Amino acid sequence: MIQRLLPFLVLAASLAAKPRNVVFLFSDDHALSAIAAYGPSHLSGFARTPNIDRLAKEGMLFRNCFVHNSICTPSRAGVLTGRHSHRNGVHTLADAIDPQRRHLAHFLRDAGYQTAVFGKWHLHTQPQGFDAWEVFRNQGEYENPVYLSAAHPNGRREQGYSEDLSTQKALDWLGARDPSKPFLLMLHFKAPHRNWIPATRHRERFAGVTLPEPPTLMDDHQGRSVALTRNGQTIGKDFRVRDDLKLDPPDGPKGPELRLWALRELGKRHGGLSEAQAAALAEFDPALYRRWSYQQYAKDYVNTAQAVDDNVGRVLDWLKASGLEQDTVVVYSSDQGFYVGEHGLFDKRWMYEESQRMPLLVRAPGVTKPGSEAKAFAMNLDLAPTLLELCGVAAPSGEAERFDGRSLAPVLRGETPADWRDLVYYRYWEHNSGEHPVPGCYGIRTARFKLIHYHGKPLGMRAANPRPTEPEWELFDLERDPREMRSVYHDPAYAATRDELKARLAAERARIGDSR
Ligand code: SGN
Ligand code: CA
Repeated sequence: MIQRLLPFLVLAASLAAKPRNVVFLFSDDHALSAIAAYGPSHLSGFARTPNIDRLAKEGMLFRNCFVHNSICTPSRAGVLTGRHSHRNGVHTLADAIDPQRRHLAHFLRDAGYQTAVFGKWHLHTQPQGFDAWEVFRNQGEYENPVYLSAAHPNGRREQGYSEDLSTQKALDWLGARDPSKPFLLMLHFKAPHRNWIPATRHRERFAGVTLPEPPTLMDDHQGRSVALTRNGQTIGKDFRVRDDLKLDPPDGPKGPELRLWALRELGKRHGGLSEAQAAALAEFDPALYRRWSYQQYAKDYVNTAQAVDDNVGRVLDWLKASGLEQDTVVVYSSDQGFYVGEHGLFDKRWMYEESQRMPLLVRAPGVTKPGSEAKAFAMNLDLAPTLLELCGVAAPSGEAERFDGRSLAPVLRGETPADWRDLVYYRYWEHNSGEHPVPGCYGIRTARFKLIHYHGKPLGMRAANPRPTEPEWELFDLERDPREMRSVYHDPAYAATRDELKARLAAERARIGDSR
């Protein structure tokens, strides 16, 4: 018996003896469809992520991880605090994290960890809880970005590609740290955020190649909310000719004339048209415009994400070479999912699958079985509690800091508790704000269904158009309609399901105290 237990006792002793380090790798807008380990998808074979895939091979891939609010600043606040937006005060992109609010980095630092964050921060106030920080000003730039730091609080511009620079800062910090103490390193990439500017080394990879389209690229947005038909994130239609489509229009054409000019240019670049064929296109064709714009967008998106994967590889190689691999938990995730053409869209915000989901891969040597997968519902709010438990640090119990998320440690060990959550709550607080109008909404997703309520009011939140919109509901049967192409909310066959889910939504709102 002792013989058989010995390896586990030795492992347990070594884990107990050495506090674990944490490397938290977080990208910006990385869709599951663009991570090979999540495949297959329309981007399979083109979006190659050998380094992120290493984490899947050596750790656990979460099939069902969801964000609580599919937009940058709130998602990041949710990761750090483990709390819903209404409990951490960061509801929208414009909300700053309160510098007094304690979060993951404080909790680990109090337990003796060295802490650092590099890259995108986007929480508006100076990072707190970190011994070292160098973060982009606002969203950051792809090339020659400005970094804010304690030494340069007003920012300093540096030469190079954002992802390579942030990673170098992280590696330099790791190399110079005090090796007698454990560490938390948060490396936050900028890519593949709009406007998708790849590193020079990746720019030409798909020249002359036609990328496969997702099955829902030509979605006409009927059969669901009116809000969806009014979206401002349709591929082609809502792209900027210069920034997004990377075209260089001559002075002169405006409006419809400019669109026809862009269509002809895209036809030459992506549609295989000769100069004469392009010139013969006499009328603007919205379907062709969407399809050719998708080619430009998807190529830039995948190429931009490639720099993330390269740099994930640099960090993993460093951990291996420095002998820290076995003592370090590595997490890869992104602030939310993203549409890479599904439903004809780009961007996020909606509660549909592509943007409600987040990638999540965790390599925790001695905890996760290599090459394992979890189906349990995980959330971004679970990351702080999970990392604290893996590091042997008690979760905060005070009312101001208590987590809404739950530690995934048992799931990582392959033992999902019987009372694990069977639904996830979602809430998007912005209301028709800025360039991508999505009405404020909340809802739940269960294993089979998704119920969404667009409440119709700004509720004091950011709104480009604060006028109320019609309240609406959507209900999807994900088993029959996994692509969410038809709401069955008004279908009498689903009346009982609808009523039951509405009751569950109300109960969940009451449970978490979201009463607005
Ligand atoms: C910018 C982008 C938007 C994007 C928001 C939020 N426009 O405003 O497309 O939705 O950021 O992104 S851009 O032309 O300036 O790139 S987030 O990642 O911060 O949530
Ligand atoms: Ca983002």
